[in-house]
Amino acid sequence: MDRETRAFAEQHFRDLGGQLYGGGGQAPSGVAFIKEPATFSYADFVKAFLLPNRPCVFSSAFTENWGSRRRWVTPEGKPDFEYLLQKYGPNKKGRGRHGVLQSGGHRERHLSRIFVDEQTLLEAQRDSSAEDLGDVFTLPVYFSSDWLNEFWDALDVDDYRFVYAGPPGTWSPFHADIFRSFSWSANICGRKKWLFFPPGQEEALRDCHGSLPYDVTSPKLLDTRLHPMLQHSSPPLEVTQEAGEVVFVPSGWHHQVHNLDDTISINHNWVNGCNLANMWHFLQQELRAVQQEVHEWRDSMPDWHHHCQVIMRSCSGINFEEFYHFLKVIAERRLLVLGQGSEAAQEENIGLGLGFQQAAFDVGRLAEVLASMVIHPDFQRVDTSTFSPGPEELLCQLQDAVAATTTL
Ligand SMILES: O=C(O)CCC(=O)C(=O)O
Ligand SMILES: [Fe+2]
Repeated sequence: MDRETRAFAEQHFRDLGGQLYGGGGQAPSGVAFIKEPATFSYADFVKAFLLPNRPCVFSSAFTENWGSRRRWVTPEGKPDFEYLLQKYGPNKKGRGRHGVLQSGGHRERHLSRIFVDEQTLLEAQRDSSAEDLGDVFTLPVYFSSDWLNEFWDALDVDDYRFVYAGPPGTWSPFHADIFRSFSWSANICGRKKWLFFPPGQEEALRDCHGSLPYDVTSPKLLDTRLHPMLQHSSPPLEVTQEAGEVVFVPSGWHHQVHNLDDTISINHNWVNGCNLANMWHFLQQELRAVQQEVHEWRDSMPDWHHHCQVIMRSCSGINFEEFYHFLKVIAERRLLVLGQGSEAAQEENIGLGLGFQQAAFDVGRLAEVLASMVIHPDFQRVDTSTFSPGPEELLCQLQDAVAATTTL
């Protein structure tokens, strides 16, 4: 990130004045298509899509050199089952703890069989077989501020990187992504049809019980007794993603995705300074939902608040303590970058991610979210006595770093 883009991004969040990012504004009338890698910079992406939280599609030129596009696909553009089975099939070295074929409970099933009737989660992990997977894909720079995978990589436990595979007719039901993360999705072969709803528009699709639909294309949705708010809904933004193209899914946008061919895609979920506050907002909503669900035991259970955190963790995959840990790991890494000296020295240093200005921006976003966290009554109930550094101390460190980098 360059200095000018950082100033632009910081101004964007100042203008929001604490309002949640990504929700407001006029819904776009279409989804932009980016043709030329050579003329589209990281700064262009930040300004035109990441900050406004708008979807876009990158042309197949952006994935032209990916190994997966050469090796996973036949000359006819179909999945090369023979290659995939030999490389990632059952009993292959490299399946490791992640497994390679996974579809609900059908772990050991044959790829070509699974391909007949259902979408498969095919996990091709970098670490499990590095020599084979090293050039499966190259992370596009636009998606490289990815705290979720940076955090999981630091812990070496899991990650939010996926490979989806399915024949025509398979689809992913209507949803917004986990923790209000962004996602990116690259078609290695085949095509997908995406239906996108800007944040908030899903409300008009709720049924009379308040539930969101599973399938927005279902004729049941037209029944206005079942869906009383339907007249307020707008049609989705529709995108057909061709082979090799990459879709950027903004934070909090609901979507439904249909495979039009035999399709294999590589997908990442990611969170960074732009949607961190949305993740924090989402976690607060999740906790409130748990508290409502179990409120009748509030007065009879002495550790009710602790139990709410435990339930939240099992339902949402994360609780307040773990979210703090996530912030802490990223914060310490950014403080290290900022502490490593002048901007000029940084620029010469490769391997520092998006550099000094990005770290300065990140620290600002972290400080804002942590400041909101430390005054949250439910976070104040969490036992933080063993956290090192504690939340208040980390907040001071971040605020000092913000002050020190404001003019740089
Ligand atoms: O490709 C799919 O079926 C689902 C992809 C998706 O939901 C995403 O990338 O966020
Ligand atoms: Fe998704």
